[in-house]
Amino acid sequence: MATAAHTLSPLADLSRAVAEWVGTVRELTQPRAVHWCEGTEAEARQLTTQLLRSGELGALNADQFPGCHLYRSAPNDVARVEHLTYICTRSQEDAGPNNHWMDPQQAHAKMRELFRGCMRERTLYVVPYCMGPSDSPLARCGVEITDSPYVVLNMLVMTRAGRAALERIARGDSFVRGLHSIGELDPERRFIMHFPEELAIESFGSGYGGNALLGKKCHALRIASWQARSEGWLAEHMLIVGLQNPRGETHYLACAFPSACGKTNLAMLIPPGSLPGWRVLTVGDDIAWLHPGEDGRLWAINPEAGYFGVVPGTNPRTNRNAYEMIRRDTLFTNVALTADSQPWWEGLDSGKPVLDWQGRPYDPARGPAAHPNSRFTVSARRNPSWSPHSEDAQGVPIAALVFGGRRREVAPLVYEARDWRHGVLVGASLASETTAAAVGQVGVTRRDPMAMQPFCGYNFGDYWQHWLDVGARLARPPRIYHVNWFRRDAQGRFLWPGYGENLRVLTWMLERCAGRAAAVDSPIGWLPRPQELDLRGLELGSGALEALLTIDRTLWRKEAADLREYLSCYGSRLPPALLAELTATEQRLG
Ligand code: OXD
Ligand code: MN
Repeated sequence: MATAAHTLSPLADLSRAVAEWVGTVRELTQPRAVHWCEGTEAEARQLTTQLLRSGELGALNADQFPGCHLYRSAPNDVARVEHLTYICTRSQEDAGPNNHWMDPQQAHAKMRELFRGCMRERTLYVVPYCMGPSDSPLARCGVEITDSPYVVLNMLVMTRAGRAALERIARGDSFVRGLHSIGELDPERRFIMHFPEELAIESFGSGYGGNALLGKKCHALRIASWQARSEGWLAEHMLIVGLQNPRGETHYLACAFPSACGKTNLAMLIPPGSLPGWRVLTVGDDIAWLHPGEDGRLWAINPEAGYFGVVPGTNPRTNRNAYEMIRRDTLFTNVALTADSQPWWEGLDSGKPVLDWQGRPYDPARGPAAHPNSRFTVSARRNPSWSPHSEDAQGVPIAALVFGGRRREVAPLVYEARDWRHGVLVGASLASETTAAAVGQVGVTRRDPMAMQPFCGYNFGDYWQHWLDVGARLARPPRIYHVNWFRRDAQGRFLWPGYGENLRVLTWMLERCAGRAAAVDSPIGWLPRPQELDLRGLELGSGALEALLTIDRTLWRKEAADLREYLSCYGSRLPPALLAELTATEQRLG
């Protein structure tokens, strides 16, 4: 019997625009062969076998971790490189003070020299992909050309990749052109360039995560945020989660947190036993595309199809869903290994590492066994709490937006913005301690508006104005909250247990949305009355709740002054309405 593949036309014949571009890149990069990705399981298996044979992938214990593999990246290529990431717009002002900028012609010229002949002896892979459900009008397409089969394997999991995406492009969809080569993995010859005006990305010299899986940060956030502004929607660094209450009603939240601050955990949270009847349904764990709907609400799709999550800390107590999810059909990057080839990472209660993430005999003196930014790549459908509404073409309606940072002090456990306009200020004021997700110092507090500092593809001043404009079009806008799971006491201990217990804060938000919970007015927004947080079955340290819900006006006055200074960098692009909100907050602080 003929297989479907025999009766289908070659991928190279589907779209003239894609084929011409591939032809140009082929001439420049001189690959030994060209492989167009169909996106089938057989293709993924064949690539995996090839990488196992070449030693680029390692097999893991097939009894304990069936279908799982280990990839070790170059030790100098373990995180996103924000200092080498550029937005190349004709006008530098359009990129804004929040981005590194290079003139597009200069950037193209620089990259052309890097790409020239770089794929000799390598295969050039063409990966057509769709970000979002393939039949969704809200989805957008791209094509990544890469010489890294590891990147291809990741893209096959993280996006809807292959023939259907190319067919959509052939029907006339515009597409983002993403050109990637690992080059020589030389940090001195590493650049991640974005050309939003051309819907193009050029990435050279890294094979890691957001630098190389171009559908993710480069397309779905930096380029998409630009597209979204011109088309009237928002591309955000947000998880999307559905909360089903004991009456069976589901409400969706979209929550923005900086990298490695627990978005994946929150998206697949396990309700504590003392809150019976609640269910959590995951739509996305990292990126949300938010569209004003005809009904005046905001609707969200997750453009991704998989998770590229941080591994360390994952265990049955912190995130049982993730722990179960990554026990099969998962690609691990930069974890440690036990004697019987099981993946191992810090935070696991069992097992013992014998090889560290670089494959060296484990020696605690050299630091953690697994790299702090080690990752799992896994299909979203493997998540026990995966929501079938992830496939809804129109997305899911958002009841509340949540911004959160990692702050030892200042920010209370939760507060609610007064309205959308104030909520935009609350999002713009986000600050957080840095993590291992990007190269650089860990643990220093930096401004990270809307958790988009590394990802907004244009001037933040214009971006906040766009947020205000989108809000003005919403007859039923979501409420906006700020949370901080990471407050500490004077001894440095966390005041709030986090993880599944965070549901208690989210249910308060839903009660507010339903008009059922009262709140206390404060200079920075509405705070819960302590008795209205459902704390049944939770033991907090003495004085913890009070500390978590108290505003220290002296600290907040300083916070507001810092924010004013930060916002002033945006000069004439800063929306006056945002400044007016800040002035009003300062006046309330007295
Ligand atoms: C990520 C990140 O990988 O934000 O999601 O760094
Ligand atoms: Mn992220």
